[in-house]
Amino acid sequence: MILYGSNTSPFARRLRLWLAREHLPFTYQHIDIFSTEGRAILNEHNPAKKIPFLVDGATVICDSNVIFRYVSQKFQLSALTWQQENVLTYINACNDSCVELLLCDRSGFDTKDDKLFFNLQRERVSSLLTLLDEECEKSSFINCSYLAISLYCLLDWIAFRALWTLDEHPNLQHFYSVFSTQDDVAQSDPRNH
Ligand SMILES: N[C@@H](CCC(=O)N[C@@H](CS)C(=O)NCC(=O)O)C(=O)O
Repeated sequence: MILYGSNTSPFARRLRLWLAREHLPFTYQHIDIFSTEGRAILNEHNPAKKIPFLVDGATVICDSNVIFRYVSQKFQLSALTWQQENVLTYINACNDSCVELLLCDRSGFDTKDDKLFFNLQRERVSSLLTLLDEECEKSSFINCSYLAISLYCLLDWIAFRALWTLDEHPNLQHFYSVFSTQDDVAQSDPRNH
């Protein structure tokens, strides 16, 4: 299995960490999706033009959520519960909105402007971080490695891109600082690339 992603993508990073922790056979391939070569690889494999995607022989699986389900099924790992699926959806939605804000910023927009699109993204990020903070307090993440990894990758990416602070979220801060000390995390740190 070859996982295609970029070294800064939080969606690719969660899979890199999880696949390695599960000791599953995969190689990781970084592509720069904004370069000509990277775009050609992207166009060849994923019509949705996003990373990550997984190539397993003749099978191509797009989207981190689907890759997680595909690999879980292939190696007979346990599926997420419906409640865990919901928490994953909250992490994804928060991450998606942060990516949108970054892309808008890079496109020259002032994302602090009082505009519907920016307001919706900021509202979503703010309320989801509050909710995820509560989930941390309830320790929802302890029993699910993939959720914990996904949350960490989101929080670290937010910090890396200086998009938000965790000042109002003490449980997320605690989770983040404890997770950061784990040995394998430094290898995939987007700041090193
Ligand atoms: N739902 C997708 C989201 C993936 C995603 O947003 N990837 C970003 C990089 S972090 C991307 O490829 N963006 C390219 C674009 O928006 O054109 C997943 O879970 O894999």
